[in-house]
Amino acid sequence: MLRILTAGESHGEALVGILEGMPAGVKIDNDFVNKELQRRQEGYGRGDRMKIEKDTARILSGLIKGVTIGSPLSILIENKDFSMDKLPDIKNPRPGHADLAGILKYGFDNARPVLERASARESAARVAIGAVAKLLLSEFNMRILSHVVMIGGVEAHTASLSFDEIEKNLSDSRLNCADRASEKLMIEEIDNAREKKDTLGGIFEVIVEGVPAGLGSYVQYDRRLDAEIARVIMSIPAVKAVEIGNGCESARKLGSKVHDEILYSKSKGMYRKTNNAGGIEGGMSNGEDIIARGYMKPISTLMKGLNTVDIDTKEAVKSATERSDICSVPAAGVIGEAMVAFVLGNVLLEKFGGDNISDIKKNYEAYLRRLKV
Ligand code: EPS
Repeated sequence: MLRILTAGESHGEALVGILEGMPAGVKIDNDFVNKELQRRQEGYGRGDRMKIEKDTARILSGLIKGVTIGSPLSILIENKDFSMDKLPDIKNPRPGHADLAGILKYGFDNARPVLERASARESAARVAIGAVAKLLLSEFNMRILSHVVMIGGVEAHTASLSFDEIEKNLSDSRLNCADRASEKLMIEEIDNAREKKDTLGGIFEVIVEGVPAGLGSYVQYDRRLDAEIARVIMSIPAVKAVEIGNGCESARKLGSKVHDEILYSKSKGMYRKTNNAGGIEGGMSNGEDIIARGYMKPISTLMKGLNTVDIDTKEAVKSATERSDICSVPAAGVIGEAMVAFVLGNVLLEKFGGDNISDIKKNYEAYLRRLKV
């Protein structure tokens, strides 16, 4: 239904994203797309590159007077730091980065051509496309946010907060964290890591509210919604694990403590008191909020370097450093939102049709009426 492609290098001329499959008739707010790009650049612990770039999207195709026409959207984000041809060769690959495996795979004599594309800079194009997918979801009253739930071993205590409370707490946060007391400690951990010329990972959580039951399917392995969400979150640079709902903890518990018991009331219909499943059962949305977490390893460019080997001389050396983020978990969360919005947009169009937004809305409303019976 929806397809994405991105192109562009970290220090090339520009990043480009293409989104195919958007129905006709959706108003695209360019300011919203730019705000999403800005959110990706924020967060305490970001490096000096973010001082250079001020990412803005130019939508080159697929719109007339700001409204989609069913043809592919292409989005361009210029790199202010366009310097790729002048940048030095990198002979000392960074452990944890794509450098070494990329050199071996493509037969390069240095890591520059690898890191230029493997860099998380590419994710700016995905965030721009994801912003468009978010606008599609908003036509169906779905809302999506991400927040940081752990950095440097410091956990945010947000389990008792509603979607609205989390969103409210994020508005003036420096780390996109809804627990101000924990955020303070996380910032201290980032400062400690900076002082030690080290880096930190963490965990972000994506929550989607207003998802109807029945998106995705159990009938085939590659139509399972949780599998698709896991795939796209795992595709975010530095993410090494994905959790849906309380997946990790659930593995240790009795079934009676895990499964979200089904209740009924006339006003609410079928509902649950708990959401350990993270809104997905049998590969389908079940009507509760969708909750997915991405576990991010620390950034692999450490200012103090790590032990590695010069690919020409084979001598032991320290790994490459130019500049680096200390921690970019808040940014990874914004990318997570974009990717989950893309997946939900896809299953939404799969179920309710594509092409024209009014047709899709009619199908959607008829389905909601059936669910209420
Ligand atoms: C990034 C741009 C990069 C890095 C970072 C993320 O810019 P530069 O390499 O010019 O400093 O700040 O890239 C990585 C974490 C990475 O592994 O390459 C961005 O736009 O997000």
